[in-house]
Amino acid sequence: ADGARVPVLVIGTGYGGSVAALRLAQAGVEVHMIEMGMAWDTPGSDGKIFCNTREPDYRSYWLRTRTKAPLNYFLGFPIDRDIPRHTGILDAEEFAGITVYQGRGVGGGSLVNGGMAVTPKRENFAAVLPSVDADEMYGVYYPRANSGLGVGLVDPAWFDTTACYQYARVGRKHAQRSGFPFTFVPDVYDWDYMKQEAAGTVPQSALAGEILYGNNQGKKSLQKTYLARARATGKVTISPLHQVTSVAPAAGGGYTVRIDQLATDGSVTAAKTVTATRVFFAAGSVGTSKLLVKLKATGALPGLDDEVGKGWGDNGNVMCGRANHLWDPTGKLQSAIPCAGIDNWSAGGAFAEVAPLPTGIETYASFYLSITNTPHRAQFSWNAATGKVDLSWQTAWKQTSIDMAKTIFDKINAKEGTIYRTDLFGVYKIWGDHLTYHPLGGAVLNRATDNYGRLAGHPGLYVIDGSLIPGNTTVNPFVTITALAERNIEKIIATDL
Ligand code: FAE
Repeated sequence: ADGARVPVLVIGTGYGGSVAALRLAQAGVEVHMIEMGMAWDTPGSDGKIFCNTREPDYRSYWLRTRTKAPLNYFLGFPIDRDIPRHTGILDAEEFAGITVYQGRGVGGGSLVNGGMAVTPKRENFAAVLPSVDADEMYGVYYPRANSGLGVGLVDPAWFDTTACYQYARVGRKHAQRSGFPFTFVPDVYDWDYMKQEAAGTVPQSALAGEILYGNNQGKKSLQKTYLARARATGKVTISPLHQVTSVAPAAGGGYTVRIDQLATDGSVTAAKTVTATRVFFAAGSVGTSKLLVKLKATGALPGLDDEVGKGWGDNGNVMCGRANHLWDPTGKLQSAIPCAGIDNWSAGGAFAEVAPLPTGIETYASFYLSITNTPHRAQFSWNAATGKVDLSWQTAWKQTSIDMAKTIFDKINAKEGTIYRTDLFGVYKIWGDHLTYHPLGGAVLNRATDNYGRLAGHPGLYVIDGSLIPGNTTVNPFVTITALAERNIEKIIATDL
């Protein structure tokens, strides 16, 4: 409530924020979480909380009047459609050189993502988080994160026969025929539920294109894992449709946090002020970086380090499709939850997911999201003229990622006698190089913060989300974000409270 004084305020309800809330509450601390997106706990008139990728409606996008689908063309035709402006679930946030997709709502990115829960190979960890002890991470915090998130693996025998993973089996066959290491990718989806979907005994969800705009059944989002446990402590309250706009030192100690309450059309209905002894920035790589860069530049938090805003990367995301021969159909029924990957990281700098194209029709296409070892890093900066935070990313930087992805797909195309699809991202455009799903960095660990996320110059302020990670995790990022948050909050509870 307006004017309240609280011990801990957490900005954002994604992975970092949910870990912080659970562990602080278990340590006996009252936690208030502020989330700009909706609660996503109430069904719409169709009886469903979330819409699917085939019929995006008012629930799909954050304050847009037209969808901005990541895969925006099909057979060369644009597929975006008009929608009412609403505080929907997926934000396609546009910077000059890149569109950054993010989840909005209680659960953050866990609401919209594919649930792929990948722990980096240990030999790659030193490059991901150079100041963090790998023994501790692989001995304690990665296992803790995997268990807290409910990570599991597809049953390989079922994978081999089910219609909904024909596309992934085609992906495996082509990878193996070209000599690439194929791996199953773990996921937080309830695999038993998916088997029942395929058997027709429960409502379809992964098999009904429910990804990107939420999942109504089998996906274990943070709402079902960390946040459910946090709520069960009785010590955590969450305020959805509340957006933090400022944090500044308060006269009597602690921090004054300014918060706008939003209506579902995005308008501000109330402005509130809360005083908090400690504040955890968990607004995601973009959300946290934007707040910190603005607060430093405008003098609200003058003590922040010059490293704030630096070290931002896109995890090397790039997408492409391949056109298969008629004897390699990928199936009209495709599970929206990917479970297969091609690992060419050490040889070519690319880890590619065999991704679904859940259109409901046979496309003869194989579709891939690659994570690549791009060296490019961008910086957030305050633009006083526009009153906004800019990002220095350049679209042309994606060429490095394309070259790395080509180490896999040029070889597969040569072996199979196939070509790239040119109709998925425009007219005669092969590469989806305009976007990322995996923003990382902007408040890098041991640079903008100390080695546990404490912000320099302002005791009681912490960063605990993807902005701590310097731009790349070699695989999908949320397990690493969760494990790092587990590591940092344990130290903070032991030494600061
Ligand atoms: P995040 O989950 O983004 O949470 C931040 C929260 O803060 C959000 O709920 C925001 O609405 C909220 N917020 C921001 N600013 C404010 C403010 N000023 N006031 C109040 N609240 C605010 O952060 N990763 C994987 O590992 N596997 C996948 O399969 C995968 N698939 C993805 C698919 C899509 C379409 C997308 C968009 C992402 C995907 N990701 C995937 C990335 C993953 O979801 C992302 O790395 C994490 O969600 C980031 O976690 P954070 O805790 O940093």
